[in-house]
Amino acid sequence: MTNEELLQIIEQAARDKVTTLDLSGKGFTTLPLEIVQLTNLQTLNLGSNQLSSLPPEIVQLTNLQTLHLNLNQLSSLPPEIGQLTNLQTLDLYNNQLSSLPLEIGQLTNLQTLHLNLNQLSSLPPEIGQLTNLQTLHLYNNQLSSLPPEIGQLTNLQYLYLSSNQLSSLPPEIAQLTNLQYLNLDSHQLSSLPPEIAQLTNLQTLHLYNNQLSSLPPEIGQLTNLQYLYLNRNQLSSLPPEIGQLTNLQYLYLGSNQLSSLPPEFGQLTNLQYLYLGSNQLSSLPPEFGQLTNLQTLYLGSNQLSSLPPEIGQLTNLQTLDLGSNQLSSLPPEIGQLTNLQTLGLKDNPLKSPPPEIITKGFKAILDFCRQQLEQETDRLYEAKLIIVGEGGAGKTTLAKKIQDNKYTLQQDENTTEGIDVIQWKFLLDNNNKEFQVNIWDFGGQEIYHATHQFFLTKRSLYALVADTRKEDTDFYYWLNVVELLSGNSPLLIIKNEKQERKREINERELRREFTNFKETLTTNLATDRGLPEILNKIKHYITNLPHVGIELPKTWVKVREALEGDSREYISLEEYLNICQKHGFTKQEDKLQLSDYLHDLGVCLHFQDDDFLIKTVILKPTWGTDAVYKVLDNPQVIEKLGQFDRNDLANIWHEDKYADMRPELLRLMMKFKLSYEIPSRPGIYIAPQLLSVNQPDFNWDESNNLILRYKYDFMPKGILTRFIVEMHSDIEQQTLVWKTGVVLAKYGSRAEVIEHYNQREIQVRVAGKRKKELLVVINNELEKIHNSYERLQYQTLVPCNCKSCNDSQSPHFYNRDVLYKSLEVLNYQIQCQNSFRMVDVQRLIDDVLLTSQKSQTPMSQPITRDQVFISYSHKDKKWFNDLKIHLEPLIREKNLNLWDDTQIKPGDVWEDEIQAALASAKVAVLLVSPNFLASKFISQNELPPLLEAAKAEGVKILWIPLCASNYKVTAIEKYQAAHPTDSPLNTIRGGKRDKAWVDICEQINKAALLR
Ligand SMILES: Nc1nc2c(ncn2[C@@H]2O[C@H](COP(=O)(O)OP(=O)(O)O)[C@@H](O)[C@H]2O)c(=O)[nH]1
Ligand SMILES: [Mg+2]
Repeated sequence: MTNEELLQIIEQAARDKVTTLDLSGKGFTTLPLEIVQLTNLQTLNLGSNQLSSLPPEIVQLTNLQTLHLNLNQLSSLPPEIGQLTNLQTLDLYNNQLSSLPLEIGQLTNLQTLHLNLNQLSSLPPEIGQLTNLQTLHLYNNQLSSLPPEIGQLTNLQYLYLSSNQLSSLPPEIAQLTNLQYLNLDSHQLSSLPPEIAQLTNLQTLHLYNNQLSSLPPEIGQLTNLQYLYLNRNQLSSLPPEIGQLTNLQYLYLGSNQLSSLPPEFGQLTNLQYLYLGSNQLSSLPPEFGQLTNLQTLYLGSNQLSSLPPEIGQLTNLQTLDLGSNQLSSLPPEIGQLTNLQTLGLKDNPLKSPPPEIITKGFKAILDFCRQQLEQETDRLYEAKLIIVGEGGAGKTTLAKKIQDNKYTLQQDENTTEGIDVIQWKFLLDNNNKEFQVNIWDFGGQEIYHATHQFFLTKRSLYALVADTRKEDTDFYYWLNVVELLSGNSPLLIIKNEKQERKREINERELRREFTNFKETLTTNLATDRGLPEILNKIKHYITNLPHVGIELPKTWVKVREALEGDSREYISLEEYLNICQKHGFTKQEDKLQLSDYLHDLGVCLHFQDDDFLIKTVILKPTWGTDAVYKVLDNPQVIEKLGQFDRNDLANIWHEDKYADMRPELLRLMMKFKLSYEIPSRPGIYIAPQLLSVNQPDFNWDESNNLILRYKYDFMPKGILTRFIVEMHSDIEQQTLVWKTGVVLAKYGSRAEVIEHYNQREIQVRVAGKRKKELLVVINNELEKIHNSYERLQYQTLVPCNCKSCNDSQSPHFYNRDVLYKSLEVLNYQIQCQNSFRMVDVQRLIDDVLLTSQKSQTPMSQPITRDQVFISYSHKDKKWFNDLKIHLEPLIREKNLNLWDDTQIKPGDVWEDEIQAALASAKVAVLLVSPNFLASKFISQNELPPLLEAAKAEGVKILWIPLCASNYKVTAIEKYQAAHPTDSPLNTIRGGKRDKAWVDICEQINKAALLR
């Protein structure tokens, strides 16, 4: 705006005798003196200009009541300012003021004074004369002390002092008896004066980020406090008097050194939100249970080894974080917290509830705890010993000798078919309980290997038997497959030194490679040498398995014992439910939770996710597996290269125990991914493991192929056969399939997928028009199979697309993860090791992969922005809740991916979580209010990355004016408001407000769905 235009405005205002003039944001550097004509002015806004000084003449505007000078370059004020004695509001925030004139003390009618975001290093004592001040903003200055005269501001209600350098408070502060709000965040306070007790009207006290090592007992007198922020201090204990703060609703005590809480803490019965994360708490007082209004409780990163049962009384809890503690069990009373919505348990050495329950989520945990509470608890002493090793090594002999030490060698021991399970019981040392071991004796046949995934269970003891007379070719295969599938269950190597033939095993190396390997033991099963030692070791390791002897609801133990004693192979679901009922269960969901648990333990088979199989509970898993193996071992099926039909099955499963259950058993084979039905020939099935090893003849067009390779550190058997079963409907003509490969036809394109077991590789090449889409389908399917192994290590190799590699069938390959890493460090080109040309990294990835495998490599994936990030001040929680209610249908129906800080998983480092969420925000919704604008956390941590991403990456910013605020002076002004700024939400009511929310949500939805 030119000077001339400015003068015109002033003249016009003079003619109009205006009382209010807004000259904010006009860009002038000096104030035209003509302004003094406006003697009627009561309100003058000069904010957001370039004023470096204020002409003294301004004092002629003697009627001024409100003067805004914020966001200018003022480095001092003229002493004459003291003559503006009618001023009620003086706004000087965000200038360069390093001191104030003494005359400021004459502004005795001032009610509101903004001095925040300046360079003030001290205040003149005269400030004490402003006895009508109600609100004083001083945050973000350089104040290292306050004058004692501050105590004279007896009408002060709000005092904002955060981010200065106070190391102590003057005792006179105690005279501010009308203070309701006091913010002393981020100072260097090492103690509070006891006089603070006199601020009895305080409702909010901020002391975040100071050096407080203790609180004065007098703090207990601040009985009107509702919000108390004490996080990031050095508090090692709290005075008992804290219990007197009975109106406290929000209490932040995170990141201190508290090692215990006084029993009086229990008197804070109005607390709703309590943050105690990152302290040294080793226990909670039982009185904690009195905090019955608590909704949110953070106890993460402490030393808690147990919780008081009284925690069950906190029935209003919605969020409970217990992450990173030393809890080995949860009190059953947790089951009473029926309003819980999040429960953080990460990083605890929990044994009870058992991990099989924990992984099912907090509902299952609560159910389990509730049952413990209703039923009392009992313990199960039962575990699996799984014996593996090559055929003929002595597994069956060992199993039988363990069971009965008088067992003698059989010259013609039948080769085990499938799996045999035998039982061995012994008495536990120091109590009279009997321990039951189920010994699983595996047949070593290669054909069974593809089924290991289902039977090599976690929480078992493994014994690998090796015949020292033979070069045991499968030795490492067994070590690897047990390592891969057993969830770190302990493994013993048992060398069977037949005819006293010795063989050295490099234990140290094995130990380095296989973390679950415990010991090597030697025996000679012909002479029983070493056998007693083996029995002792087995007893030792098996009784120390983590799940052994943990407390279970009594009904669980009873039902388990009943099922154990049941000689039937399988029972119907109804029969199972009845057995549960008979032993004290009442709820259907509890009964199903138990069978699910037993399934996870490998004790029973109950597939609850299969509408058909759910109707049968298989009590003896080997009944199922034997039936399956009978098909795979059947000479006719073998001769027909894996093809069979219902007639074959009728023959194979002719025995009574199978005859009635053929449909279930067939379904089981499908469930195990061991066979599929040929789509065009209903009733004809293929078991791909038995397919011909010979690759059939077919043509392949080698030009313009997409290629992908998977290279495994250790390759378990059966990945490809599982893949064939999954993809069988796309097999070309249903004929191009063999034991180690398959040709798929889909989308008018062709793919060849071949397993090279000896090279530990699967190779994929795709030709045709829509080859990329087909490759994505294949990649996704393989990754699903890979992910079913918790610890599978492999690389995905992407071919080079440089000119010479493009035409080659042996291009250079890049590790996909290296490509992602390269992008992450902003290295966009990489060198081909064939042609030594530089190649574009993003294109290498884009050529073969869609970014749909986020879950596989979360760290190295480029970030996809797909979230709606909601930023709000916690003081506006009420508004935030309203927004969430209105958004709920969109979240549910349109899969809107919402992120707000209530989403922080308890136990996470919340600052990191927010950063991560910001990084994947697509839309940012800001709930703008004075609280929002004043929030340091938001302005320092949330807004800058969002605004930056808005600029650089097109993140959409939508903001909602909750109430009138100074948003105009902030960067938010530039962005689109999702609601008219002249009628903030708090100015409209009822139906109108609901309508506004609906409009807002529609805008959020649109922005989120935009591609
Ligand atoms: N001489 C001798 N024979 C053994 C020994 N251990 C097992 N055998 C025999 O070796 C054969 C294979 O044993 P078995 O336990 O069936 O091996 P599995 O296939 O691993 O179950 C049987 O005939 C056993 O009697 C041993 O220590 N010395
Ligand atoms: Mg055997």
